[in-house]
Amino acid sequence: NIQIEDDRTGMSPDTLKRAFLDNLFYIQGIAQEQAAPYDYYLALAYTVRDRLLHRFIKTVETYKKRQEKLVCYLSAEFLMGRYLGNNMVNLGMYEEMRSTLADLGLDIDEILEQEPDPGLGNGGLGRLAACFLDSLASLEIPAIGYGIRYEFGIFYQVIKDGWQVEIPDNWLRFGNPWELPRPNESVEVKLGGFTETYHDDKGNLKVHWVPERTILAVPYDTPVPGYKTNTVNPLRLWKAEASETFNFEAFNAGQYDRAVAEKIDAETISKVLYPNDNTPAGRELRLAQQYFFVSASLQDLIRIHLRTHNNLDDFHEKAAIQLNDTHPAVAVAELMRLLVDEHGLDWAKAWNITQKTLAYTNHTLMPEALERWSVSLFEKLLPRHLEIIGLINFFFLEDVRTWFPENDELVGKLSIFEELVHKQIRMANLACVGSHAINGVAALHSDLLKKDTLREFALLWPDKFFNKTNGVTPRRWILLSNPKLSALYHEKIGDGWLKDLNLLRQLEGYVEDSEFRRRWRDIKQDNKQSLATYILKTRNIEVDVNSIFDVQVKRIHEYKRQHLAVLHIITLYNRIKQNPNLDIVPRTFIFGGKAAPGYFMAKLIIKLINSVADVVNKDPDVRGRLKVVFLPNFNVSLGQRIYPAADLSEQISTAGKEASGTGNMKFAMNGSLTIGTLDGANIEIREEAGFENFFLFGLTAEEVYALKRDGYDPMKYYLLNRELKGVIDRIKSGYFSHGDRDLFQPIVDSLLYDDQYLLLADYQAYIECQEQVSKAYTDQESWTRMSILNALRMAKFSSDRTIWEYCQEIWNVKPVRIELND
Ligand code: DL6
Repeated sequence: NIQIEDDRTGMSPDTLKRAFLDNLFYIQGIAQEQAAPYDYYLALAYTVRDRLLHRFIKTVETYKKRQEKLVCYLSAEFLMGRYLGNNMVNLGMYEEMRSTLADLGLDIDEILEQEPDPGLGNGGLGRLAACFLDSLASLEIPAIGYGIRYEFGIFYQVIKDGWQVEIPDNWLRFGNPWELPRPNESVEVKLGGFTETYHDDKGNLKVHWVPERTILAVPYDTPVPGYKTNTVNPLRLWKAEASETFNFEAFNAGQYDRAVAEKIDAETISKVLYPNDNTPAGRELRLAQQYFFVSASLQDLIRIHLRTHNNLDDFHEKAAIQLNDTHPAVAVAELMRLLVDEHGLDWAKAWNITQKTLAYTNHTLMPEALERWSVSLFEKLLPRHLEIIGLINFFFLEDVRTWFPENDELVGKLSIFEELVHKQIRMANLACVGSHAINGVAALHSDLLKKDTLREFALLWPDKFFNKTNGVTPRRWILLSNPKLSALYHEKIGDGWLKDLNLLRQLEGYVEDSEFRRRWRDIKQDNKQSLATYILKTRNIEVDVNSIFDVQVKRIHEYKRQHLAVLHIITLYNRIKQNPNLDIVPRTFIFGGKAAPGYFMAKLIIKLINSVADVVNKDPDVRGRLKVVFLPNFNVSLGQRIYPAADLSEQISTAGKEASGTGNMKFAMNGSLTIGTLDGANIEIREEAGFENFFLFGLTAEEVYALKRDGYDPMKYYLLNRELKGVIDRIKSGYFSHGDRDLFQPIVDSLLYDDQYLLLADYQAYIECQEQVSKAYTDQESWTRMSILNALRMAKFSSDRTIWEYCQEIWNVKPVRIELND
């Protein structure tokens, strides 16, 4: 009995082959003989997309029918990474497709490399949002991600003469097969103007916002499939367009510039991502971006709700809205505006709904990174919201004054407004007041939020505070990145671990199996070899695959202390220069990461790394025992190459500064050992891996605080530690800058006279800890045991665990199974 599969949904090898060739011919319009790799990419992408779409449509239909509570993840950034490989993995068709393509003489890896890596995020915060979407769909949670469809994502980084140069990332240039434009679901977003009052037909005083301009928000949906579920949730990104594409009056009057000016102006809003990580942008356009996507998303949600409900009274029972940092915090005021001004609810009812719907995640402890907007800017751009925030603050502080009479200091700290010369709105305070739940992203971070950054709110509302330690998706960060390791797991326990990472613990017994350890080492060695090949090809540097691959990849920031790793490299270099025959364990230091274009010190640190690399890599005394490599344009796909190849993961931020970190989790899942401080999620990684399987050094957050309080003098460390002095003097002397003593002076000065991030205080402990690392590496059997245990014990850091906790404790939502044949 012959079964004929639908070409767009069938999964058998024959159908997949036919569908692929069909798409190549009819969508790309090209014969196989003429096709370029990018044509193959698109043909494959459409083949996969077809298989997503019926699941997607079924998912949306089921949500509509069942009307269960929906999670809405509001985020200015979604750093999704390439879609094609991940979508095939989640649909369970990766291996079939690989062999189907091989039959056609095509290499799947080459095709996957054709896809642009959509960089719609800066780093950890945006990537976390992407891992969360993967877990939401994998756990069958009704959810929608809302954000901005930036035309230009994070810049493309090239290195010229050791310096970072930024190139615009025109990721949409060749089209994007994954997105579905929905122009008929566009909404209008207002900006500027003024407000006026009027009486409604019942005689109530109402406010009317007369905007200066109106922009059209056009949604583009990207289907996000769960791993081996039928759930495919939407990621809805908004593009800004002019409500009128063309001003005909102006055109007819011959004013051609004015005829298109409005269009250009409107489109600017979703033009480009601000390339700042952990620093607020403080620009008018940025506030316009934030309001733009928040307003469009909330209007969309209300519209969805009203399709099946008569009113908004139980909106909070049908939607849980998560604010990813303060970037969408204007949602507090916008939801109030929509409920009160546009839908006629009274203030108290609207406030109850708002607070019950919204929840806020804080992602930073750096005080300077907390967003504040000037009141005058708000007045100009969002006059009605300024009034609403004023009222929210008035009612809130009235309560505070009754709970804590005559405590002006407390009132001053809790107030949403900061009364400086230029009055400002504290977005974190607005988010706290308007949310029913507030959380940090690792245990230490959540603790420090309560003790310090949001102390007064924690005193006021202890029950509102939660910790939700971050996690990452094992589908992208193990299965897709490290196919060889995944095959080993598969052979031993099947594929259940991809849904329940705890299952890997069953493999712990193999730690004492020498054959298993040999295979583990072989996999790491293969991964190191692939990275070495990539380094040779892209940087023309030959590296020794038997050396320790010592890796630090993340945004460049002084608090993350890439320059502490540089001090270590120079220490080893100086030792070799003193004694060229020194017995030293070979190391390859690999760095990657972008600096914010306006962050001078971060850019100088990149230059320092490259300058040290130039000297060290070429010095004959070193004899190749040390190599330093800076890999340009670190992004999601480069991460997928790097994490599986690392021996040592550098997580060396000043304690109390890194909220969580998520790269630390990806390294450990791939069997790297960590050298790290007691900061962010490192603390929990060490607890899970076992203290004996983690290289710990440095001051604790409390010690950092005490040292600063008691007067920290970095110069003392410099003068008392000869080796440290030798390292700093080497930089000062111009040795790494062709004799130019000025080039790195800002770094030297900041270390000697300021050293906010306590590099000099932690230097000795770091160097000694690195000596332990080198020693441990010489015992390969014991190193492998530690590596295995790290990888097998990382279940806590699956984003499935994180998302499940949010579902249970913050969102109060449950899974909805999607049946395809209903
Ligand atoms: O929570 C995700 C990620 C953390 O892992 C990092 O530790 C933290 O630095 C990062 N925070 C930000 C904050 N701000 N901005 N923009 O990116 O969040």
